[in-house]
Order: sequence, then structure tokens, then C-alpha cells
Amino acid sequence: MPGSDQNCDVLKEPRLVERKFLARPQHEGAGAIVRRSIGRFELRYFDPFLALDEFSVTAPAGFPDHPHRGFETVTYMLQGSVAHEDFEGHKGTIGAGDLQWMTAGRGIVHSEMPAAQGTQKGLQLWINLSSKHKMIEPRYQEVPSKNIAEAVEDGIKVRVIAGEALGTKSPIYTRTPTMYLDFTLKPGNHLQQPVPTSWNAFVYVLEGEGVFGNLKSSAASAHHLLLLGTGDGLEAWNNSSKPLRFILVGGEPLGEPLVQYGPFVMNTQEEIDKTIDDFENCVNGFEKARHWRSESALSLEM
Ligand code: FJE
Ligand code: FE
Repeated sequence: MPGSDQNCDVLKEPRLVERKFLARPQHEGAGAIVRRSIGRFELRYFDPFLALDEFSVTAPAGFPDHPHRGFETVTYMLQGSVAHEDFEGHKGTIGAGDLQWMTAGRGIVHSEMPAAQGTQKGLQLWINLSSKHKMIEPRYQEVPSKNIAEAVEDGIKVRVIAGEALGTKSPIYTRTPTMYLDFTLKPGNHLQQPVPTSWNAFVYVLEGEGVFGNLKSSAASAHHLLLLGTGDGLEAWNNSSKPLRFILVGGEPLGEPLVQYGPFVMNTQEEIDKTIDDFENCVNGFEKARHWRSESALSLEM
């Protein structure tokens, strides 16, 4: 019909907010502070997501030499920068707006430390890998801020970390099918974003206040995680007088058994025992851990 608002019926069944959590600060790593939402004791796992940390680190605090196996870590910087280096010699700096998508697979040992003065802030999401991909070769996908796909439409800005939004696609390959969108809505804006119906999805608010799922629901502010129920997408409104920034993340659930021991995530206790053994004996992907120490760890000993 001419003049009708095509946007009004993009979604047939908008997802509603099922649970809401405030992520409070806690200590992690060496003196670092994280607001953990997924991965805390009330919410151990939101398949395929193992953890979401909004981290804040100021030197000399950081995340010194530690291993990972069986999942991916996605680091998206909000402020400042983090220096990373791993036992293969892969290293670099993740600055504000940059993305590092690390598939730990069979094993990575690395350090993640502040690379600048002041406080470095960002998000780190842990995405599980299916049993058939847990032992794949480690891989990095790194995208500097200037290369992150962005789209703007009707006062809505999106940075497409993974997946597709407003006709713009991310180049990131997601081994576990995942979407990761960083939205900023101006006051008065309304968003409708499709999300595959079979996926689990959540919102994490970074800035401002937003209404999610249903216009009648109460507004959510920074540091809140909203688990979305079933449906074909997300509807969000900025009815406040300030910009609203949040991430929308969705992923295909793996539906597999999970056994986690800190930074090792496998399907069975036997596989965890084997992983601890592999790490202690520096075998099956941990060979290079035997003689490796990060430069940041070595410099502290001088
Ligand atoms: C880890 C404790 C940790 N959240 N957010 C135990 F702190 C870590 C870890 C991180 C981490 C690193 C960054 Cl850059 C950002 C984070 C936890 O490194 F892996 C284990 N196992
Ligand atoms: Fe790490």
C-alpha cells in the first residue's frame, strides 16, 4: 500500500526478554576487573556461549600467560588497547574498536596485557566449539576498527562484528554459526533486527537506556544482560534523550554435553583429564608451551 510503513512488519514474532541480569564487577586474571554476565554461577552456559566479560584493566593488572582449548575467544575493544602474544610467536595490539576472533581449537597459550596508560576496556565473549571442531588448528581473524563493516540507516548505526545487518556483511568466519552486532540508536529510534529462529540470542547494554522486546517492558541500562526468548528477531526502542548502545549476539546452540575446567572446555570428563595431561606434558597442541614465556612475563622478572 503506498505510504505504508514497510518497517512495521519486518518481524512476525519479536523475541521477548526472558531474563535480565546486572553484571557486577569481580576480580579475574591478575588484578583485572570483569563484569561477567554469561559464565557466572547463576548462568553457567547459554549455548553456545560460555562467557561474556566486560573487562577493565589498568597496568600492571592483566591476563598473564594462560591456556585455552575447545572454544573461541572474541575480544572487541571499547577503550584503550590490549597487547597479546602467544606461544607460536603470534602477537599484536588490539586497539579501540578493533576485533580479535581467536579460535583456540586444540590449544593456545597466550597473554593479554594492557598496552597503554589508563584503563583498557572491552568485551570478551567465549563461544563453544562443537565436538568435531574442538581439536582443530588454532586460528586468528583480526579486523582493525577501520575495516569493521558499518552501516547507518534512519539514525541507527551498526558495526557488524559477525553476521549481517542493514544489508552489510562481516567477513568473519564463524565456526559455530554466530551473529554479533554493535548497535547505536539515536533518541527516538526503533530497530527491528532479524535473528534466526533456532538460535539463542542476547543483548548486552553498553551505554544509555533501551526498551527491548516489547514497548511495555521496563528500560534496561548499561551492564545489563538480557536473554531473549523465542522468535524471529529483536525489536528495540530508544525512548530516552541520550544515545543507546548495545550488542546483539546470537548463536546456533550446539546441544552437546559440556565439561569445563577453567580455560578448557570439552564434552566429557575424560577429555578434560586428557587436556590437563596434554597441557602438563606439553603434547597434542601444547608442544610450544614447554619453553615459552610471554615477553610481558619475562620483563617482570628482570
Ligand atoms: C582466563 C581467568 C581469566 N576474561 N576478558 C581464568 F581472567 C582468564 C582470561 C580472561 C580475559 C582476558 C581478556 Cl583480554 C578479557 C577476560 C577472562 O584471560 F582465560 C581464565 N581461564
Ligand atoms: Fe585468553
